Amino acid sequence: MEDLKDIFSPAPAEVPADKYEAGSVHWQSPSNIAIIKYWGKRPVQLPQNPSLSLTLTNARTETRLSYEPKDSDGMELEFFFDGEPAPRFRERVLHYLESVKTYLPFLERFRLTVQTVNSFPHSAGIASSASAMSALALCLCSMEDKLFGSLSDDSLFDKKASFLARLGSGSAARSIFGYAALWGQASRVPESSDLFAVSLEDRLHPVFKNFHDDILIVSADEKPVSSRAGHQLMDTNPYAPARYARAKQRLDKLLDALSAGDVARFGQIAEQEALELHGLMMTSEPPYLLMQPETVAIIERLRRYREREDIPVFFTLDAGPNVHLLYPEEVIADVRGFLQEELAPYLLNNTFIPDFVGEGPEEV
Ligand code: 2P0
Repeated sequence: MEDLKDIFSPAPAEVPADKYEAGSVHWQSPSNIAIIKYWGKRPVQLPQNPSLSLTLTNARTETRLSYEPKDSDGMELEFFFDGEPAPRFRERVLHYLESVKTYLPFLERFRLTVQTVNSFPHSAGIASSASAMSALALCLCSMEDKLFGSLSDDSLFDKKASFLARLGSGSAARSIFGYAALWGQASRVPESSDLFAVSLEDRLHPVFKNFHDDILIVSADEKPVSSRAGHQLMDTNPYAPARYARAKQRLDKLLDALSAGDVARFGQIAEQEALELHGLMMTSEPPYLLMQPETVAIIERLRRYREREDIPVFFTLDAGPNVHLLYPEEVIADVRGFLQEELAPYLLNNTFIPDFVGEGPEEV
C-alpha cells in the first residue's frame, strides 16, 4: 500500500530553484491488443472487468514534451501532431492535463509543448489512444523525476505512468509494460489493480513473447460510434452483468494458457472475446455494428484455412472493422502466403500493418 500512497500523493508544486529551467523529455510507446476486452467502465475511468493485452511493437507513438519556466497562472500548452498544430488533439490533451494536475501541480509552472508522431499511417483507421496517452504519461513521469527525483524507483515510475495513462484512456494503462499486461483487479494476480496495469511478462510462455499480430486494414473511415460512446452504452446493456462475469472467468483460463504456452486455447479465447465484444455492440440500446462485410469474409476464410491446413492462426477484433491475425512466429511463412493469396482482396489498398509482441515503451 505504500506504493499506492506514493502514486496518489502529488508531486511538489514548488520546483527547486536549480531545476527551474527549460528542458525536454521524449518517449516512444506502443499500442496494445486486448485479448480479454475492456468494455464498460465506471467513474473515474475504472474498468468493469479486468482486461489483458499483448503489447505491440510497430504501431507506436513518439512524443516529446518540452517545457520552459513561466510566471503566469494556469496551464499553457502548444500541441503538434506530425509537425502541424492540431487544435482538436490540443483540446483533449489540455483537458487531460487539467484532470491530472492534482497529481502533477508543477505543470502550471511551465509553458508546455507536446510534439507527437505516430509510426502508422493515420489513414489506416487504427485507434491510437493507447500509444498516444501512454507516451504522454511517460513523458509526464520523466518530467516529474527530472525536477524532483521522486520516481527514481523503476517500478514506482511504471505504476504512476500506468495510473496517469489510464486517466487519459483506459487501454493506455496497459501499454506501459512490455509483452503482456493486466489492468483490473483479478484474484489470480495479487498485485493487480483497477487503478493501473501490471506486467505479466513473468507469467508468459516464450511462444507468446514474439507472437505476431498482423493488423488487416479493412476500412479507414471514422467509426459511427466512438469507443467512449460504446463504453457508455454498456451502462444500459441488458447483458452487461453476464458479460463482466464471463470476462473474469475467461481471464483465469487465459492466464493458464499463457503460462502453459497453449496456443490453441489462447486462440479460442481471443476469438470468443472478439465476437462477444461485437455482440455487446449489437445488443446495446440502440444497437450498432462496427464490422464490415470484409471483416466477416476474412473471419470465414481464416476459419476454413485453419481447419484445412491445421495452422494455428486466430483473429481478434478491436472496436472497429479491422482484423488482427494472431499467430506464433513458426508459422509466419504459411500465414503470409495465406494473407496474400486469400485475404488481400478484402483489404483497403492492400494494407496491413505487420506487428508483433515487444518490449514496450522506450525513452528516446
Ligand atoms: C480494449 N477497447 O480493451 C477495448 C476493446 C477497444 C475494444 O479500450 O474511453 O480508447 O479512452 O477508456 O481505451 C478502446 O477504448 O477507451 C478500448 P477510453 P479506450 O482495448
